[in-house]
Amino acid sequence: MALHAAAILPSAFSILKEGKSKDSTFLGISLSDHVKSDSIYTSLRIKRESKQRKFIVGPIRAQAVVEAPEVAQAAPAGKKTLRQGSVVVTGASSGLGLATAKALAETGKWHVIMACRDFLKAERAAKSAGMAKENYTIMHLDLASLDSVRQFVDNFRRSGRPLDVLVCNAAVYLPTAKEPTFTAEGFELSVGTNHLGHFLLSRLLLDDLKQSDYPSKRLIIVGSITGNTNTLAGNVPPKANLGDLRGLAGGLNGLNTSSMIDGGEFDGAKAYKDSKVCNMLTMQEFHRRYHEETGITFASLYPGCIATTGLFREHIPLFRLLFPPFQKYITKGFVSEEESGKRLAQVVSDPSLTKSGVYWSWNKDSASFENQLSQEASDAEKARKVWEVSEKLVGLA
Ligand code: NDP
Ligand code: PMR
Repeated sequence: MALHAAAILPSAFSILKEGKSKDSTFLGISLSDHVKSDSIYTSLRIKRESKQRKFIVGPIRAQAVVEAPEVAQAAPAGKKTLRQGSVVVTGASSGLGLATAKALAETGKWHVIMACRDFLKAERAAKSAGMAKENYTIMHLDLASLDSVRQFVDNFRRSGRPLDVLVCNAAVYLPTAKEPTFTAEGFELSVGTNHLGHFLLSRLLLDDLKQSDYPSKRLIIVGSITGNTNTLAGNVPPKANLGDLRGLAGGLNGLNTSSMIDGGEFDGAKAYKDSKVCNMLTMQEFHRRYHEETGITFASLYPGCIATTGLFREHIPLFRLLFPPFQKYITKGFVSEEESGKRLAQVVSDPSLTKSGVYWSWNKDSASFENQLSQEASDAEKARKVWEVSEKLVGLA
């Protein structure tokens, strides 16, 4: 089985590169049809369920669930106990984000704000993960719209909750797309969502983090091995490369400028890897600019290869079939969603992981260690330029 997977996977990869197949049918059922019918089912089911709940599922864009914030509790002896931490996790409706939300919520020490683009999906996911109602709140956030990001920040502030940790986790990966697609503001979708949406969100929420009185305040941006060309995985083509940022500076709109950061021809897999380089550079730039002044811990991580998540939903069916056994038995880089959630939860709350500016990884025994980033992903000058160009694009400069 292992050899079989090894033999087929590279060819699946080359089919993808050469044919750039967009076919996402499996056993004759179109994936998009399946998703549509699934979401109609979900929507009907949740609508029924929501009638029994106190809040109203209104227009999704304006969704905000406001509950009374937790306060520091006084222990009987008069000593103050640590209040529940308040953590925002973007993209908590599936995969790593959901597993992290679950891991944090079940400790009882954290209230998780699940910042998701699909409210109903998130509600269903939280329920099926068995998360207790009092330990989470779902708030709408579509990172592919800067208006939505600003709206989310307003809604969050109105909820009255403190912000102790922000986890920028959500992402899209479009490896089979032949043509670029765009965010509401016209940025190529992968970089627009994974980097620019999170860039605006984290810049706006920095003030809220600063105000937190929690003992350890953190801003975590999920990175990946595939953006690091100092690894085998990072050398699988197409490789990440931001070049001189000419496409980013032009706004990634694919009209008068390239949709790719380096100004090259559109390639969905490369756009994703480039976006991860931006995530890792942004974390380090935050660290350089704000760690000393604010005491906030800025961190990134590679959680392991979680080959079963929705990240690969746009990939060809053969890839989705072979990728998990390939990672399990050949690269041995596979990690379950549950294990990856525990890893990210550690970066959120473990008292021993307070060092700032670090890119965390885990070894075979699942012990965390400080990993080395590639040359490009640790280039301070590039980080500064990405920061400056990005702040113009999102309207902060
Ligand atoms: P999933 O697809 O399972 O989760 C991605 C999440 O992002 C989903 O909740 C999705 O929402 C959300 N999302 C996508 N677009 C938007 C948007 N416009 N606004 C708000 N939320 C959005 O993938 P993973 O769990 O695998 O990915 C999570 C993180 O882990 C990503 O940053 C990825 O780069 C990183 N990572 C993953 C690895 C892996 O092997 N899977 C390896 C290394 C890093 P919805 O549910 O509505 O689609
Ligand atoms: Mg990779 C130690 C080897 C290793 C690891 C840890 C990963 C992780 N991959 C490794 C090796 C290889 N991969 C090799 C040798 C090949 C050629 C057969 C290979 C191929 C491959 C493809 C086609 N790998 C992939 C893809 C994807 O489409 C995934 C991707 O790049 O998404 C951006 C992917 C990944 N490999 C990983 C991880 C973690 C991913 C996906 C997720 C990510 O970075 O977010």
